[in-house]
Amino acid sequence: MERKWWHGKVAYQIYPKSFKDSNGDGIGDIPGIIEKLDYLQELGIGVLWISPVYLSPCADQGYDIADYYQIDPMFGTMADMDRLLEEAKKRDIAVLMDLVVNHCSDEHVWFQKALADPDGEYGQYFYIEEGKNGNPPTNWRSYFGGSVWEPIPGTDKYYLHLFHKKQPDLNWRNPKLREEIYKMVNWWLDKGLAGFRLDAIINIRKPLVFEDYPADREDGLCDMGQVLEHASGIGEYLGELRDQTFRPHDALTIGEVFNVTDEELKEFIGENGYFSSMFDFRQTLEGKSLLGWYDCRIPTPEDYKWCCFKSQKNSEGVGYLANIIENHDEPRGVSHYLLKEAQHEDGKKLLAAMYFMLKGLPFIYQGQELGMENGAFQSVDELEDVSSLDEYRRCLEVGCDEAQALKVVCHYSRDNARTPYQWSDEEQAGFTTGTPWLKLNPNYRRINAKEQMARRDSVYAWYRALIRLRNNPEYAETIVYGETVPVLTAEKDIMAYLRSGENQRLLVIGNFDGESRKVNLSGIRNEDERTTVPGAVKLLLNSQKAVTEEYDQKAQGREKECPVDQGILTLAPYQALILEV
Ligand code: TEU
Ligand code: CA
Repeated sequence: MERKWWHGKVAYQIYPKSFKDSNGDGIGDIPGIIEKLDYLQELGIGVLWISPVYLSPCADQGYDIADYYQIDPMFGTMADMDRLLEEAKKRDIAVLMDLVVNHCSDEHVWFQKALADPDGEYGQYFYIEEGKNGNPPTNWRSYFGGSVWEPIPGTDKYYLHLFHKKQPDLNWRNPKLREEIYKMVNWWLDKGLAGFRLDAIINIRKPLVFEDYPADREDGLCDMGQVLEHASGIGEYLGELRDQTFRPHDALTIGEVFNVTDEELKEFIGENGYFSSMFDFRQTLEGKSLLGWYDCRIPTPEDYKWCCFKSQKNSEGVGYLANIIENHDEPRGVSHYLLKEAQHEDGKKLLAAMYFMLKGLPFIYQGQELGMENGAFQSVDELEDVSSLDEYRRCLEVGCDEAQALKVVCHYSRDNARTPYQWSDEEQAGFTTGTPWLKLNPNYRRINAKEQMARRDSVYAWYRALIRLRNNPEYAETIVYGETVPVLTAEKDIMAYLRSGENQRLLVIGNFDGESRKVNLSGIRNEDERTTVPGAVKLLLNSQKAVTEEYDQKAQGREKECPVDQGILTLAPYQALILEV
């Protein structure tokens, strides 16, 4: 695989509305991000993805863009954005913005013009179709519920929106629209932006014919994921986008791509792929249901482990994935992948080590490094997210009572990850001097950056240790490029894999069991199936030992601390170890 400057980095996602408020209006902003760049640098972050800050009426928290060339006043000014790019550069942090080009806002001037004259030039920027016998053109269901078609008042026409009705889909079939998009992308890259995260990008290709598909719920509609199975040839658009914009700038691009086949993976992120990388969503999709959140199943630690191993295997030698345990659309990883009884600091550190040491570019979502947990919502009135409100309705529709519906939505709500960042135990968690736009998690008195940074055995200290290890020249080669080899796979609730480099092998092993476990290391097999009896085993990191700087010191005497006796390794409950074997 061709080596790239970003392979060895650690990435961080900021959800600007909830990161740091600089002016007391309760909404995080760009000056707030600038204020915290030192914090990110100290943590060891090299790539920053910032969720949308463009001009937006905020029907979907900025993912509905009214002007791609303007910063929303709620987040600051273009001068602030320029300053952010400059200040990040000084700290060797590459900035990615969110590229939301499947749709824009209904308040974008293109759409305003399209509404005024649906048959005119700008009507062609969107999908505007006539209804069928008084019904919408097709029976497709929006991701946020209801039909994807919204009537245009005073006409028999409808416009298409796969997401919210305030997010009309852009018509990629129109070369003029594509040109406008490329111009905009190049404008940002010329400004010094390192690249983009590509929002919902798989949706830009629709089936060629607008027709009905078999209904999958009583509403008579069909899930968009199923509809898109009938769309082919997305490569035409993505290849053009890459050639006209990303490639000439050598931009770093991370696709938000769900459900690709093995062959497609190569097309997307292989050599010459459309993107530099894409998120691995296998574990986030595990347990999800087409019927709605009420029907979803929370993955077990075994499910989690096998999802990771599958993706690692599929991408080996093909491309470099981006690994996550959460983002702004998902529950907090520690509240989702850990069993209830494992939701404490030991469990959090265990999960951190397991995903972070996988091959790929690790993304940390804001607050993850503190062990932030799902929100503590008491009522559906406290939720802002459009999809949560739709799923709540859905729960009631299928017969849940209000308490059950609230419980389901509280687990899966996108607002779980969107509660304000917990900087300290002071009023409003040090996030704002005003009233936060979304309810803080009251646990900020206990879980916050100030406390986490002051304590040597905190989740934060552990993340820092993991990042230091990744950045340590002695191990970086193996951690960044070594193959992932699952081992001890029959041990239930033990997740273990080798990162196998040219002259070095690391064993990453964690115990999701509430009991201590003994495992036989001589059972570990190489990729070529030769049994390996570990000779010298060197402990690099132990999640249950306070860490700060000790990990980059020489191994002096630490072999002794290694809990291996005659090939038998003893793991305490929820312990994670990283060993050189
Ligand atoms: O998400 C795209 C996506 O596929 C969503 O359907 C996701 O699965 C959904 O949030 C689940 O409820 C992206 C953004 O990450 C998301 O925040 C936006 O709402 C969406 O695109 C529209 O821009
Ligand atoms: Ca603000």
